[in-house]
Amino acid sequence: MDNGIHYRTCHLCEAMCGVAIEVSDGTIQSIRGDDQDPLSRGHICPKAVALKDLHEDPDRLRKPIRRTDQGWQEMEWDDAFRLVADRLHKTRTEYGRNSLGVYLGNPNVHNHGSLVATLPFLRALGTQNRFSATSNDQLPHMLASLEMFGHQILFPIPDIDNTDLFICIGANPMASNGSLMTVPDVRGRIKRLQDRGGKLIVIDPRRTETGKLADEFHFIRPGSDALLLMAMVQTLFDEDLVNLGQVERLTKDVDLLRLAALPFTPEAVAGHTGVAADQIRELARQLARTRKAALYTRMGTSTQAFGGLATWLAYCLNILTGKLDTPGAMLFSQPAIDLITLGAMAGQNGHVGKRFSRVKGLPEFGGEYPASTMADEMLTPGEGQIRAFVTVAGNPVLSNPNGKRLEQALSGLDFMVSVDYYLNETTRHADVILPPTAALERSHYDLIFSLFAVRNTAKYSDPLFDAGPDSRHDWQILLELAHRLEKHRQGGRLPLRSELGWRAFKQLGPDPILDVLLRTGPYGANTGRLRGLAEPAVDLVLDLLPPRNPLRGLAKLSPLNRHWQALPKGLSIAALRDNPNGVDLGPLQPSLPDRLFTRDGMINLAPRRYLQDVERLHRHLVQPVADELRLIGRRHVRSNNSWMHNSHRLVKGKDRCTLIIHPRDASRLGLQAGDSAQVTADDRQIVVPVEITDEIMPGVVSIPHGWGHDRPGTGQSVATSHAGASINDLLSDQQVDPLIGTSVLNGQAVAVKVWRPERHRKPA
Ligand SMILES: Nc1nc2c(c(=O)[nH]1)N[C@H]1C(S)=C(S)[C@@H](COP(=O)(O)OP(=O)(O)OC[C@H]3O[C@@H](n4cnc5c(=O)[nH]c(N)nc54)[C@H](O)[C@@H]3O)O[C@H]1N2
Ligand SMILES: Nc1nc2c(c(=O)[nH]1)N[C@H]1C(S)=C(S)[C@@H](COP(=O)(O)OP(=O)(O)OC[C@H]3O[C@@H](n4cnc5c(=O)[nH]c(N)nc54)[C@H](O)[C@@H]3O)O[C@H]1N2
Ligand code: SF4
Ligand SMILES: [Mo]
Repeated sequence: MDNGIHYRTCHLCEAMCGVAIEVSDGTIQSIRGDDQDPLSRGHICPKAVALKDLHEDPDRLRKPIRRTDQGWQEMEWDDAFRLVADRLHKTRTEYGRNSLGVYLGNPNVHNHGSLVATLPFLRALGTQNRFSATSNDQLPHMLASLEMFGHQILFPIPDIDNTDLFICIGANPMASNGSLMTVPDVRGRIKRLQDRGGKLIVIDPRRTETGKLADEFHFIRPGSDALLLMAMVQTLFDEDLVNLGQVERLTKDVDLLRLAALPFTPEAVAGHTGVAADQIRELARQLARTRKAALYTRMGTSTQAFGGLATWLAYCLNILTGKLDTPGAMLFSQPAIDLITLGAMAGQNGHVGKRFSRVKGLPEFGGEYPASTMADEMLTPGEGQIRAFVTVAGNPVLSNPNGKRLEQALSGLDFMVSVDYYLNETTRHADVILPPTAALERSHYDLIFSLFAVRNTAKYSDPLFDAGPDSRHDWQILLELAHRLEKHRQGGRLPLRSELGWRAFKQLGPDPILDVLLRTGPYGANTGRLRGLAEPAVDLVLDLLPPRNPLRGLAKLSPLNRHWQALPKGLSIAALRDNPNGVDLGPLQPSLPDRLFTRDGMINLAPRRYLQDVERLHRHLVQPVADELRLIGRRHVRSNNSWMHNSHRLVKGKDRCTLIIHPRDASRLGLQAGDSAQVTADDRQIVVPVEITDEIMPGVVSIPHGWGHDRPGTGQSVATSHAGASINDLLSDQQVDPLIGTSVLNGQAVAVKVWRPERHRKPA
């Protein structure tokens, strides 16, 4: 890399901030926000500087390592690939394809190379035992999008820059920087909303950093959102406030929803939710009466016992009040690489319940089983038991409920390989670790988060640093393993054509694929010119296509932006290279009915799956409110899931892995500031310092996730000295939302008592 400023997108969280990285003499001198980035406009958070720390981290693995009796030993790439492919193949041959298991972690979705190579890799593994972070995260949103709009990643995005009312439930974008809502500088965006006379309402069991900015804030008892939202639906019908607006003719089964909501009056749910009946009514009225409004829910409402219903109801509320597909409300994005339409063209809209997991009978979604049942599938003998396991960019020992049990399962495997550049709580169980290049050594294009952004933009960055010959990108590792596994499966040799295909793929890598997708996408070359046809001929072809053919959508969307059409190739990698700060493709815009992917072209307001689950909600409603402490999570702006605690700059200062508890509960339990608490559930327990504050609702306690770095045999020196404890050592993997198998990460019952170190310490 030459000296100078390099522009790229920070890949650490979903916010896609533009960064300007100044390099001289081969080292990073500074990292600033890029004022010219059309989405983030100069914003960054404190984690951006960790891009440097990660790059320079001496603990980051550079070469494959293998476990031996003498400890970890480095090995050459070719030997490592051979060993891994041989061992996976051996297990598969002996025990069948489902004896292999695979877990894909969160950083994969921030890495276009991994995304492109994952498809052939999963095909080559051939196992049905696939898992990912999805079922600890956004699975309820994917289910609702599939059931209602016909496509698993067609998420409605809040048009926060143009709305007058933003209702934020179970999300803390001030700490998380948004999720399924890529929203850099949310503080500035909220301020502008309030400056134009708009209003922010936050509903959360903790008065969070976002809650503190709110014009109106409500505590809600964990796990009760579906009741609150159902009562809002009931109010809309009861007070004749339903008005579907522009989606009226596209929406079906409104009456089924009305009937389902009947028993859930605000009075009936108030006790359970902790929100007074008149306040619930007022929430529904404000949403209905504000023309530009958006109701948004996230982690706190998805990863809980009724997360499926709550997410569906949030979508319903937006639709019932005319807040879908209109500026200032909820809109679908129109990104430069439209994976949604491309997926639909390939018949990949998503599916659910085609198979059920072996041990617990939980439904697959998009070919994956819920991660909470991973340990079951490893520990339970029988055909299809997982005996060899692959993790790619995941740390499920810390991120999956009941991490201790998962560790027990991992240590009993015949073989495990991790594609990861840290020796951490999960990868320490591997036999081989294959470390990819660092993020700044690869190119970047945000395939996924461009789909969820509050504004349409596109940006491509070349690698900042040379990776060097003795390194491999994630995509290279996955493709190499896939190729070798495929060869093994076919008896050692592939037909010439297929072999040439693999070689071409390995030679080209993911970027030429990006380029083709850009150029054929909505901002690409003019459709007519692209196909060598004159415009009228394209129109003719369109006339012949059946009305619901997904190709129509693609052709009609293209080109969205006249500016790019003027370029011979439209928006392409070359065009993006000429615009290193990224290009603005404009605000979110209405896109229905073209963007609907349901078979009948209708929005399905009351899918049967949800109506059936309403019975469970009703059973819950008629039970008394249990008098137990409920545990929820939280995020902090200086932390990112489990893997950024090795940056001294991010972990220094006061301990952040604490139990937050209300003064009333603290005094009832005899806890004082400075104490540590022993938190227990069944036979699981952790010890954490307490923080006593009335920012949390009485009856609720909060612990962040991603900590617990005190396990032996890891290789993250800074993280180990700021270990904290893992909330997932406390949470049960037996508690899931039965609708779809999402882990219950929020709202599990726990007991808390004072922990006195002297009682536990041996005399000197
Ligand atoms: N700094 C930082 N940023 C991150 C991450 C990180 O670890 N650190 N992780 C990234 C990832 S992977 C994701 S998925 C996103 C998540 O982004 P968000 O969804 O914004 O995540 P959280 O900050 O955990 O916010 C969840 C909120 O739900 C509340 N909550 C808990 N239980 C309930 C409940 O039952 N009902 C209601 N209404 N609220 C509840 C919690 O108090 C919390 O305020 O953040 C991303 N960004
Ligand atoms: N209790 C509780 N549990 C939670 C959550 C919660 O709110 N509460 N949040 C859940 C959510 S939303 C998520 S997304 C999951 C995240 O869970 P995971 O995805 O399992 O875990 P991460 O902590 O993101 O760990 C990422 C791993 O990838 C590695 N890594 C980082 N970058 C790269 C890369 O470029 N290539 C490769 N190959 N490896 C890389 C890191 O070293 C680390 O081992 O956690 C979930 N778990
Ligand atoms: S909010 Fe922070 S971590 Fe997220 S993309 Fe922006 S700079 Fe990176
Ligand atoms: Mo996540």
